[in-house]
Amino acid sequence: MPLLAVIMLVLTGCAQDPYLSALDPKGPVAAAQLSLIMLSLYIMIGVFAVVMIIYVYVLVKFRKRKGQTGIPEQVEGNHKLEIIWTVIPLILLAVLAVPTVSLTFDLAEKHNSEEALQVKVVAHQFWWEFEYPDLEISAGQDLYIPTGQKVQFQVTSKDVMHAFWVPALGGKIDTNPGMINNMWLHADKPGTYKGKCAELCGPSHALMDFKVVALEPAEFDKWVGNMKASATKPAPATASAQAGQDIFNQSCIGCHAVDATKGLMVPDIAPNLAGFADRTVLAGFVEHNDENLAQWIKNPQSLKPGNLMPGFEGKLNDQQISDLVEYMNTLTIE
Ligand code: HEC
Ligand SMILES: [Cu+2]
Repeated sequence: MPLLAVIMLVLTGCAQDPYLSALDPKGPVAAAQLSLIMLSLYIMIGVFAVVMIIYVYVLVKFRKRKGQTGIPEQVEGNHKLEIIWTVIPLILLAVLAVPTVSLTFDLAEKHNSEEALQVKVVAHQFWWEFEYPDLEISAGQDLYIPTGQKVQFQVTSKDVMHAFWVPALGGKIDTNPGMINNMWLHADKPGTYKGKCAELCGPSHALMDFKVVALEPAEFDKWVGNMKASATKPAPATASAQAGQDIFNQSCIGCHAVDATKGLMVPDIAPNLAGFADRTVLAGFVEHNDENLAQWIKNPQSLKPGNLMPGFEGKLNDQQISDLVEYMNTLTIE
């Protein structure tokens, strides 16, 4: 009973955030995976109930009675029973195996560009890179996908093992360095679903979050156009944002692109900042405001331990940081 209570608590904990819950599927892959979970859960509950009923029955029926002396009759071996308790689990395993194997093969199927939008996922310590080879754009941190269409992911890693997981849509799959794994997902409705790294990968593993933004196809096409337009963005209007751009071009551009059409086919060193001003979180999880952005530029380690961005505290003065922040706020694609 205490164990069941703990399981219930844990499961309700998951369901509190509907966009981070495998129990509240938002697409056919997650729905099929949930039905497998439920099938095995029902089988387990059935087995548990039958075993418990037999257990209690035996306890009561063969208990020591008043006036009983000596040991009860001893029996050894029973062919009929042994066959029954071998065959029943075999049947249950078969009931589990058939849908599991068929779904596994279905999910492992690779869809080409005609059937599905292709997205290459590169996991980094501790952020995500998303490339759209057919659309010729690349995005950092936020994954945009169209609704009502399959999205075929090719996932890999730049450094250590991570795992790509979007509970409400399905998954997960390991991202391994030097190797490409395949998975597809499908979102039914527009919405923002949360994603996580699901493989312990270093000190900020738990902060390696990302967002999946599912848009209606027309909205998605608009987003693609806006991302492409980041290549020809006019210079910022205000003097301090211009000063910030100069600092950026000196200190930051070596790692960060601000143009979504750059850096295709090679893993980026740092997140592409095209559309950065539109992101509601910074570095995947910190609330995006000027104060936190300044803090991030000065000392990123204070927010996300072990991440690979150097701090600029002492190298840039407060004026320069505030110019940089002003410039970063112009990196919108909307
Ligand atoms: C040596 C490479 C390097 C340099 C130089 C660098 N960064 Fe970074 N930056 C990174 C890495 C790596 C990350 C990702 C950290 C993480 O989330 O794990 C990052 C993340 C960021 C983020 C968060 C991005 C997001 O999508 O939320 C911002 C903002 C940022 N850097 C701004 C700057 C600015 C401004 C400068 C120049 C003053 C700069 N960076 C210089 C490597 C670099
Ligand atoms: Cu990770």
